[in-house]
Amino acid sequence: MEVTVVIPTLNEEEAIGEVVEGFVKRGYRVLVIDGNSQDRTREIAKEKGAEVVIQSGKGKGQAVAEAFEIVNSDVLVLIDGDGSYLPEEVDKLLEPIKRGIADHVVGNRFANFEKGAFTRLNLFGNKVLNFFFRFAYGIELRDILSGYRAMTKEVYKNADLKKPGFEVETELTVETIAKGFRIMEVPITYRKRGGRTKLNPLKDGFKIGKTIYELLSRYSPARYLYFAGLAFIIAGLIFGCYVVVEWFARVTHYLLAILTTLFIITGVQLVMFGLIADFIFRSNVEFRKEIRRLKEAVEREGKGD
Ligand SMILES: Nc1nc2c(ncn2[C@@H]2O[C@H](COP(=O)(O)OP(=O)(O)OP(=O)(O)O)[C@@H](O)[C@H]2O)c(=O)[nH]1
Ligand SMILES: [Mg+2]
Repeated sequence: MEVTVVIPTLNEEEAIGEVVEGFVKRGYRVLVIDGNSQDRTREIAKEKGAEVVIQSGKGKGQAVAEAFEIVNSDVLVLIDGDGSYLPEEVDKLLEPIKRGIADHVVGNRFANFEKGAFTRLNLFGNKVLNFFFRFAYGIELRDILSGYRAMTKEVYKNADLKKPGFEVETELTVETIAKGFRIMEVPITYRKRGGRTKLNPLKDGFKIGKTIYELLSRYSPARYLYFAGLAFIIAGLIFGCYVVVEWFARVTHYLLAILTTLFIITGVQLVMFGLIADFIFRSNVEFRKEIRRLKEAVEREGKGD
């Protein structure tokens, strides 16, 4: 199994050396995709034996998408260049893929994190976003924003990445599950980063939250519509209560009453569209899974000849 380690970097001269070294020492091919660092990141990475490419655009997401095009090995490992993850733990991520029980393995940082690895705000933000993800998608994942993951060629070549920045982990996760691949988490260690963070917790956190809802339409258009419908129905009910209470006090709100019915009808319709979308989408996913199984069976047969 050929493995390439991809490291997106932006001004990580403090830690990039040890990260690259950790993998080169173990015999892995390492590709550093750099966001035009203004420090010695590229120099150090090359010195330690990595191949270095400067990304053509901006942002971690764009860098990752570009690396996915360049790399062609059976498995791709993605890791941050800030020294917060341990290269020696890479086998934990590779094992489920080798055993054939997962297509995408994510290192769960909450299993074992050093004091100070998460700032208080980052820890809180991560928990909230993971909770929101589980609620919206109904999938039991605990650390969707982890920067240490391994995936098969099928996963990374089929991932349609459109988000430029720190939404990339969310998009990768959603792309995986939306396309019917198997994702799983394994416990890993998380350390305090070297150098300075590139993440703006509030701005990026908000973008990630928005992305989680937006991408729900890719995984389950039904759920996307249910949530939108529910929001309309709740708003309609609130208006409705107000109209009725006022009506008892002999005040009639004609316009608001019309708005109430419109909101509730719209909400109910969205939920109904959701039901239809759900049916179509489910059969689609089933078809795709079946086609993949068939393709694999045919390939196996071909090799057997
Ligand atoms: N190529 C490239 N890499 C980037 C860019 N922005 C961030 N990175 C890298 O992406 C990785 C993750 O960024 P971090 O700043 O560590 O973000 P984080 O891990 O969410 O936040 P911390 O908890 O502060 O470490 C690091 O290796 C960064 O150097 C970018 O625009 N281009
Ligand atoms: Mg980091």
